[in-house]
Amino acid sequence: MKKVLVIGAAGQIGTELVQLLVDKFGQDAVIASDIKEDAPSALKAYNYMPLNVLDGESLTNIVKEHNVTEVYLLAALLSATAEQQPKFAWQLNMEGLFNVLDLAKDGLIKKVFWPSSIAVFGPTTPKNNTPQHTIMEPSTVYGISKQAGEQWCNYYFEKYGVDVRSIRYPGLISYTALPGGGTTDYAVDIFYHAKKYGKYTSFVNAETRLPMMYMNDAVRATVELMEAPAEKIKIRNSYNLAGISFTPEDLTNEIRKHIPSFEIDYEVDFRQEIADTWPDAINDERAQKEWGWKQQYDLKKLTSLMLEKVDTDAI
Ligand code: AKB
Repeated sequence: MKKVLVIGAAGQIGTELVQLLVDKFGQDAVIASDIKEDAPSALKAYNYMPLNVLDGESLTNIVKEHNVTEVYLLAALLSATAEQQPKFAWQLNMEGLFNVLDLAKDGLIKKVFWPSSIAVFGPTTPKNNTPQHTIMEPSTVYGISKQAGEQWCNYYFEKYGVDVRSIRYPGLISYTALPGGGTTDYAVDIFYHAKKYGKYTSFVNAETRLPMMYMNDAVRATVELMEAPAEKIKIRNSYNLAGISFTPEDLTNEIRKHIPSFEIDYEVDFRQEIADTWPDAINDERAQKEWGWKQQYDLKKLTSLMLEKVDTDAI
């Protein structure tokens, strides 16, 4: 019987992924876990267990006790926070991954999902239509951990037959849980500020083009990848997903179609430097060809949904 454990479930991706997994496989098939002792409000309706992914013993106990078959490992420090705490970011992002990969290697779980990111790319990567296989010289701690993690995933697949699958997420845009510590967070914050105050100060400049994706597409991609027959998954480090590429200026113009008086100004900080090393637009032909990936949300659709749904009391 399928039993899914989502680690780091209280975060931006986890809250929506858990919901989708429960809708698809039923309440009893999903355990949400996070470092917080009590379930956050978005996860109250689901099976919840506190878990620190660095505590390998507790992780093994949960897996054995509940006959877990698949793990989605989402616990990580993102790009901006990782620059502030490099050693801890490396520890969390890498040891957490090893703890889970080793469970699969030992035959305790059957399948692993591990998220990578556009942060694996760096200043020497071709910026436009970035191919699946290309130069990857990341210049952030987060990017280095994701690049190394990708190689470990591939290694565990090649050497030990571990069924591990991964996506290089673009910046993710959603309204259920606020993102924390990323460089692409501006593209979420802007909606809360536009709706509540009619203005926003962006920490990246008007021309910063980055690949982004609406969360519904991201979690659907995740589950579609995990449910695809193993023989279709030809890439075991991580798949490019293109999403939608836009700048703060493009987003402002789209928001103004709903809030004509919306104002934006710019006070760039260290996150500009990170954003400048990432691609403008990504090529995801392989995901389309190999497991049938198809995006549904464009900038117009995500903007009107975000403006309708964001809860301005959350900021
Ligand atoms: C970040 O900005 O750090 C993340 C990412 C692109 O992985 N959203």
